[in-house]
Amino acid sequence: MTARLNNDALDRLPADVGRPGYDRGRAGIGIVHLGLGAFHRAHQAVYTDDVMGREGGDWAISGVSLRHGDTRCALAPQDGLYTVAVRSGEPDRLRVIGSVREILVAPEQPEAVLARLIAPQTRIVTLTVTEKGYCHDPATGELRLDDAGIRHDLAHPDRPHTVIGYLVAALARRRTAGTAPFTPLTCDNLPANGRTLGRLVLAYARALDGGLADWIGQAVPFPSTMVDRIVPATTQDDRAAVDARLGLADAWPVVTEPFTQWVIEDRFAGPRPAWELAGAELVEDVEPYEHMKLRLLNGSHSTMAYLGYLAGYETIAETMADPAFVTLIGRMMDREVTPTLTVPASADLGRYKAALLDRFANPGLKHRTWQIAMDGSQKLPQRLLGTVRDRLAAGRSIARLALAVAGWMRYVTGIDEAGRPIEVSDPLAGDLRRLADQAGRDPAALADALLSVKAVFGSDLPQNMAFRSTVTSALGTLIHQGARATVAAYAGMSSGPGCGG
Ligand code: CS2
Repeated sequence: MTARLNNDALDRLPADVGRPGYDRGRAGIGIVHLGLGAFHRAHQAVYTDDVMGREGGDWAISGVSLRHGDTRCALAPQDGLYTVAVRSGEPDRLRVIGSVREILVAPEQPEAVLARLIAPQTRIVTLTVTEKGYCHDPATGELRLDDAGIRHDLAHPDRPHTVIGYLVAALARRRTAGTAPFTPLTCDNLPANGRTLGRLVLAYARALDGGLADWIGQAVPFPSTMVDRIVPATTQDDRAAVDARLGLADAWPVVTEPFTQWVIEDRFAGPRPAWELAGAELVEDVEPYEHMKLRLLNGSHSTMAYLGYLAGYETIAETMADPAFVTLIGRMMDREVTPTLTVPASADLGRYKAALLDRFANPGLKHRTWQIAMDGSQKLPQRLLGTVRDRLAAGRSIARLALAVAGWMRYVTGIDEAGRPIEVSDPLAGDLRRLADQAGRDPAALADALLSVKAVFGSDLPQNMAFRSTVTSALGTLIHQGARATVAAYAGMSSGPGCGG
C-alpha cells in the first residue's frame, strides 16, 4: 500500500513538488476558517502558506467543517497536509500546502470550535460557507429571522448551529472576557460581502442583546473581499494522478487553474498576515472589483451552467467547445454586462474578459455544469439580476441576460430535454418544482409562476413588463426549440437599443 502524505513524508516528496517553506510545528494558529472546502484550500490557504513561507508568523489555520467530517477523515491522518495541483495545458504543477494545522467538525465539536473562536490568538475568521450559509434573503440581503437555524440559535445562543450564531456567540464571549474582537473576513461570492455579513451579524446580535450589537457595530470591522479561482470538485482520476506524481497517497488533493486573485479591503481589528506578499491586493473599496467578477465571471458561469446542462454538456470546457456558446457569452459580457460596470483602477476589462473565455475553456478542468447550477436561487440575484436592473433602468437591452434567467427556469422544472430527471440541488428546489409542475410547460405560465418567487426576484422585477416579456419569450424558445438551437439563435442576434433586442 502506498504510504500516506503526512509531516514525516515531506522529505520524501519528489523535487518538483512544492512544500511548506517554514517549520509547521512552530506556527501558532491565528486564523479560524469556517467552511473548509476545496475553494478555501486552493485559495486563501495558499496565500497564507506563501506568507508563512516568506516571513513565518502565527497564521496557521484551524479549518472548521460545518456539516460533515469527510474533510477531517481525509486530512487529519495527513497532519492537515494536502496537494494543490495547478492544471493548464502543461503537466500539473504540484504543491503541498501546510497552512491548515487543525480540522474541527462543528456539529461534533461545537465547544472546540467556540474555544478556537474565543482564543485571543485568533485574529481573523475567514468564511467560505456558500451563499446559503448566510441565512439571508438573497433578493434583499436581510437576515431571515424565520430561518430554522437562526430560530434555533436565537433560542440557544450558546449552542449555535449557524455561522452567524457562531460568530456572535464568540464575539459575545470575547467582549465579556475583555478580549479584542477578531475580524470576520467573508470570502463568498455575495454582493458587498463584508457589508452584508456585518448587517446579518448585527441584525442577529440586536435580536439577542442591544448592548452586544452596539459593541459589534463599533468594534468589529467587516472588510469585503473579492475572491477568484476556479476550483472544481476533485475526481477519482485527479486523486490517482496526484498520488502517482507524489509517490504517496493524498486522500483529498484539490485541482485548480493557474489564475488566482484576492482583493481585500484593508480594515482589520488587529494584525493580519501580509497577504500582499503573496499577490493579494489590499484596497480601500472592493465594490468595483466585486461587480466586475460577480457579473462577468459568475454571471457567465451560471448562464453556461443552465444552458450548457440543458444542451447536454457535462462540463464548462465542453460547453465552451461549442462556438455558439462562446459567441453568446462573449456578447453578453461585452454588450450587456460591461456597460453596467465601473472599471476598477488596476483592471483592463478587455484583457480580463479575454482571459475569462480562456479560463472557461481550460480543458484540464472538469468543472461540471451541474456543480455550478447548484443553489441558483441564492446566486441569480448578484450574478444576473443586479445587471438586469441596471440595464432596465438605463432602458437598454437584456435579451441575453433574460435567456440566462430562462435557462434557470427551464432547469428548475427538474426534467431535461430528453425527459430525464434533473437532480436540482437548491434550498428552494421543492418550492420551485411545485410551482413549475403547477404551471406546466406553457412559457408564460411557467415564467409567471417562477417570477413570483420573491426571494429571487424581489418585488420590482416581476412588475417590470419588459423583463417579464423578454424572459417569457426566451423561455418559449428554449421549451420549443431546445437549448442548442436557442443558444445558436441568440448568438447570431444583433443587439438593438430596446429591452428585447
Ligand atoms: C462558480 C464559482 O460554483 C460556482 O457557482 O461560479 O465557484 C466560481 O468558480 C468561482 O467564483 C471562481 O472564482
